[in-house]
Amino acid sequence: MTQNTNTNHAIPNIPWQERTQNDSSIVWRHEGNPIINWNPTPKAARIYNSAVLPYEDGFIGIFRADHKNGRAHIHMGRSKDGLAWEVENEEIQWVDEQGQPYQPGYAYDPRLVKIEDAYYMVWCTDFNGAALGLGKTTDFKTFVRLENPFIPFNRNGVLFPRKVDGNYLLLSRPSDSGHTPFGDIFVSESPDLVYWGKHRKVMSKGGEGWWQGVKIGAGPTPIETAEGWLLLYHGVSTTCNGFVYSMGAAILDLEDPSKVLYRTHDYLLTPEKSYETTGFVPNVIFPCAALHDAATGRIAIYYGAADTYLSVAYTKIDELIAHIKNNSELVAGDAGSIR
Ligand code: BMA
Repeated sequence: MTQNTNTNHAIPNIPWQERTQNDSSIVWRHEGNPIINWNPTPKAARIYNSAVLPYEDGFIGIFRADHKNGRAHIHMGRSKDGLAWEVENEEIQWVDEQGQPYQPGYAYDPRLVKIEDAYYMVWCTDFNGAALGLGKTTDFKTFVRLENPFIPFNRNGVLFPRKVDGNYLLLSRPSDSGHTPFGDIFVSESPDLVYWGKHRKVMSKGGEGWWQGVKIGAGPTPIETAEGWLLLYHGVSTTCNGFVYSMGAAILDLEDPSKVLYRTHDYLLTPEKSYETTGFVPNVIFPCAALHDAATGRIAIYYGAADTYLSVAYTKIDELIAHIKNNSELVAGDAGSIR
């Protein structure tokens, strides 16, 4: 078992299925996928790129819900087993730090992390264009928006689950305003979640293969292991029918997460199942959360499928780390570059 450090906890009720016989995949799909289907609430047409954490005696989720007018909002949900969800029909109501209403015009692709005693959410928000929104809750009843970390345009903001060298760390993918045909992963530091700096490039798109040749973006909150930070991410390639989103993984240096130690040469998951290849946007696998049970090494990954469904996949941490190390390809431009 990989030695676990302080941000890992046992999750005895983590969703789990063993891989089926004759399946040698490193990451395998939940047999009951998708776990959330079309029109899950009266207001929501599609719930997909979403984040989940253990909470009380079950799980809490924050869900990207595209409403029936097409606009994206974030809804909260609860589950006993992490698979069957009660999602609220109304979107989360935010206040500013003075307690005044402060709703985002749109909100999508949320990530959720517990740091010390609070839960933080990062999402893509409307700030004169797509940028990162940041908010905090301690009870999932009051949701307080903090300062937006960066000027536009930016997406795929992912906080680390603890400070490193006294600073919070935030991965992000700076971009342009449209459906960006480029993008690499950067990391920034902050002592207070307000002022951000020491920006470093972490990982570049590209490599020998094509699956991550167009752009990449961080996925779930990084998982702390003795080998480094395990980061699942999405990689995008382009075809004559549009973008294809797959999932890969990297291991970042524990002390200096701007350094990539290993990253997967091939994707770990690519659209194959009909709920991944067919939907509102075909051929999308977009991971936003991963639960890790420190007692067993089980990992349950939550990913959006075809911008329509929420799905789950499983892996085991030691097998995944060994696989990444044995099948690694660093890409030109990786590793803590300032320029
Ligand atoms: C990205 C984001 C994701 C979406 C993906 C595929 O740019 O907008 O929310 O899943 O495109 O459409």
